[in-house]
Amino acid sequence: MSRTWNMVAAVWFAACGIQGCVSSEEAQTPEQVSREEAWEGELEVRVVDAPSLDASHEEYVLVTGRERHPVVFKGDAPKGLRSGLHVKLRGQKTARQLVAQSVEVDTRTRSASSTLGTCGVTGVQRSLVIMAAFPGMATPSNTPQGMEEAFFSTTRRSLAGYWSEVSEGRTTTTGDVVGWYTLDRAYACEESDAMRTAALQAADADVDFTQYDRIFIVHPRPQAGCYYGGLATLSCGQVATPDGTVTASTAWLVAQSMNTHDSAVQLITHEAGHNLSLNHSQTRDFGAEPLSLLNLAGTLDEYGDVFSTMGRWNLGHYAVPHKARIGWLAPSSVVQVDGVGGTFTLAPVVASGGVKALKVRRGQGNDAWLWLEYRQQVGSYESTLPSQVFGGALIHYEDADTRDGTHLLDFTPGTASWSDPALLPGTTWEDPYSNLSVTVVSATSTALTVTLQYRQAACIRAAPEVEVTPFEPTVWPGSRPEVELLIINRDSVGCTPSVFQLAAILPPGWSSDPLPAQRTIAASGSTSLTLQLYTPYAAAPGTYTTGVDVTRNGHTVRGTAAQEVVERCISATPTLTLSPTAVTAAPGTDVTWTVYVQNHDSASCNWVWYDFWNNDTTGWDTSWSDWGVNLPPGGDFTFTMTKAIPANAQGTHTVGLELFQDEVGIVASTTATVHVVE
Ligand SMILES: [Ca+2]
Ligand SMILES: [Ca+2]
Ligand SMILES: [Zn+2]
Repeated sequence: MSRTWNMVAAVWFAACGIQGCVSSEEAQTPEQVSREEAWEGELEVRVVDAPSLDASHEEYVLVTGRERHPVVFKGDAPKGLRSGLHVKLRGQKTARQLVAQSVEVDTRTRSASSTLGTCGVTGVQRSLVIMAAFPGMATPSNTPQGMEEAFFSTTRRSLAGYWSEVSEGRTTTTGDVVGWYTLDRAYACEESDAMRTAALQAADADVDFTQYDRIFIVHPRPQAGCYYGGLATLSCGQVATPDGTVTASTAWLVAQSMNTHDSAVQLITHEAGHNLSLNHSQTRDFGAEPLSLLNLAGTLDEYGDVFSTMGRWNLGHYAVPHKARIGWLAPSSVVQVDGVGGTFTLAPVVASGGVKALKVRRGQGNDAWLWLEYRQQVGSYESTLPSQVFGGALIHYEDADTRDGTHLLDFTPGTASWSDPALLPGTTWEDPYSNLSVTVVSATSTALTVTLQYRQAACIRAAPEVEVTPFEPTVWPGSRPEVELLIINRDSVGCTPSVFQLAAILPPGWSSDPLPAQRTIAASGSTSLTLQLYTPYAAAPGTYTTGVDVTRNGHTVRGTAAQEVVERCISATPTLTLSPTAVTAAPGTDVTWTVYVQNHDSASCNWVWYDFWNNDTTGWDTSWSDWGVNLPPGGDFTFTMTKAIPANAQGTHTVGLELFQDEVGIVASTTATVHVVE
């Protein structure tokens, strides 16, 4: 079977090759670092949640057979990695971990598992909950009965009830709670693997692990200077158990983070969401606007969405982009709106049937989408949410930055609060940066009515384009180069003119003639200006950045160009020699001289063309191997000059040669002596 490998990231050491080399970070530790190696295996990806759900990071483990190697990536970890992917890593091994420079994903496993990993997200999930105490530490107050309720109750809030409601009956969970077992020792935060092995060992006699696909380990807060509330594998992978290897997800839950029944359900549905391949429900903040220019990232709060358990401590449904991605919405429940508007009706997410999500393209020609959904105070989970959301459309954004998470938008940017993000009836949001308009018409207990419009000849604001072009890319210290600034207003023609503030970008110690503070530019129009720079006489040779910052309504677009400063060109007399300088020859014979030329101009000067001129007075016939030469500063050249001595010549003669440079004249001359003797 052939495999297709897909390079998802390559982060190479900047300054070293294949030979074992040590980054500055590692160089400070005594660890031995090996030469570059490659490893193949299955990846385990774990999301680690801080106890207050305010910070998060990911951990990576490569599973090869029964061995598990922690992995760190040089630079940022590649995006899109999940448990269960078969990968090939290249990098170096330290005593603690594999330091990966690149990772390739076997696209066969990637496509086979789609985006979901290797275990299913529909049907009854079989969960095993192991309660594992640490010796020498008090067993947490959580009881197996309490955990049983939090996971499996059909009468109170639970993971089973949540999954069943959120998936509209496509998924639920059944299973067992075992323990408390006291493990052989206390485990630290970074010992998740060892803690899992010990917990599986402790439960082995009571459990047939092949009967489960979801493993949850409830344990005391680990000590040894670290801190998390829970962590979970992003999707499923191979787990070695005493009953053989099983395909399962794993979540580690800190008992102290589940002090109440609801906090337990909040944490469990969150970590179990990671196990379904979902990442965090974030907020995406654009200050005074719900959304800014296309492709702007805005400010993300990792857990900011308090309307999904994938956000911060709440009981809300997974957001509709998450549900749609894992197949928890019927295709007929997701209506895609792309270029053709209309009036649409959304049913509450807790309702049987109806449209649950509008996926609306933001204008045209981009891959940016708004996801609209409707929340109502219905059922055991949604009824706990902040109430403003029940009055209008809850809207998430999706673009290239969103990846496995979701991004909530605040359609009440006038209040800093994120508890009131819904767009309310009677309001129209006209996107200034696309031709999309969203109007919420009405919100009743059963239906949200929304009108979507792609405005004709709408004013669509876009970031201006700034081009910076130096007239002379290379200048000397003390020179006064000019730079052309071209500013293009990319707003659509339906917009009114805009005022752009201008600020020159100057290297330290440089100055310029003042730029106008601002320019008014018509929509789809442009303006060009000249920036007059003054280069200090003391400027060191090198590359300097100049240009302009162009700002409108707080958004700045920076245009820059490189200005190269080189040493002044200083001309010097070239070397010109004839060899031999004295020669004895018979009449009627030929004499040949070697001529040597070298250009001594300084490095920043141009190449020079030298012509060779005969300046002797003998009148003898002369021939040259070359008539001239083009030389760079420091360059040299050797050629020959041959003279025919007439048959009647006698005595001592002087022959000569000159170098001629255009626009300068004679720049060097030399002579040699010939004794003509019978
Ligand atoms: Ca067993
Ligand atoms: Ca707000
Ligand atoms: Zn999380």
